[in-house]
Amino acid sequence: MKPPRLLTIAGSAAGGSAGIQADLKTFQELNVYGMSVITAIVARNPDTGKNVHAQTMDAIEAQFSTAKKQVGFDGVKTGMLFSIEVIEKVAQLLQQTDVKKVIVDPVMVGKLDSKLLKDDAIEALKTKLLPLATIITPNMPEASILLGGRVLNNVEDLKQAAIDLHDLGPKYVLVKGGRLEGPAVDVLYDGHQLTIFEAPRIDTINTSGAGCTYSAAIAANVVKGKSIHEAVLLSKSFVTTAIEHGFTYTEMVGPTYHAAERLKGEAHAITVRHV
Ligand code: PXL
Repeated sequence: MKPPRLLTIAGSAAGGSAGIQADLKTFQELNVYGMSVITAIVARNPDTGKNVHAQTMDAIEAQFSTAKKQVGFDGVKTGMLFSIEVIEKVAQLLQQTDVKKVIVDPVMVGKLDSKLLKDDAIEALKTKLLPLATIITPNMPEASILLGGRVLNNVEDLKQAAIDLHDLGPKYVLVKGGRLEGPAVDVLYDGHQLTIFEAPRIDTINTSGAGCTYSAAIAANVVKGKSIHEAVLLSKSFVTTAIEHGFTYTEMVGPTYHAAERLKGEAHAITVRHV
């Protein structure tokens, strides 16, 4: 059977734990055919201090039309988009394609402090791209910035953030509460009902790329035909297992283990509550 097709439009993270690399590893684990449009290359350059190498609009458009013509796609996931120009280009390409399943991870800052979205591009993200999304998956700092700098301190704040972000136009909002203390609690809002997904907190520093991986797993499960609620549930379990088996390779923050669920045969129990 042919696997469903999923295109990620994101940045290349040279270290292999996040960005395009995390997306494609996750798609493969979940038996989805992965394709990519690279919007920028993130790689540390100790000589110049410059670590984001933006791609041209021509390169972005050429990758998109190659994937579309060579294979076609059942869904699109977006990650690092970097600039107003890229956001406008991606929004235009998505509208021309009329793709129905669009998973937007509003990536802003990397764990190693790379600036993955310019400050002046936040408005374009809100007005041009979020309205096209089936689901958006902000973490707490991203949700806060999208809400004009609102302070988020607890699960009640996350619930209100999810409700308010829904007004920007996505069909579903998942606010990830990984930065709170205690269990890892995420809040999903579908325009009517709030649902809480809770996993145990894993005590580790090896979480590089966890956000990309979670969002990529949601995208993969959505193109496989799962409902959004089920996709979030399966993906939270997938990423929790990947975090649990993450690696320390160097003194820098280590990657999650994308193959963990398959190789260890473990799925994490996730508690789901409708509130
Ligand atoms: O984890 C967020 C992220 C997304 N995309 C790219 C990155 C990172 C973090 O470093 O490099 C390309």
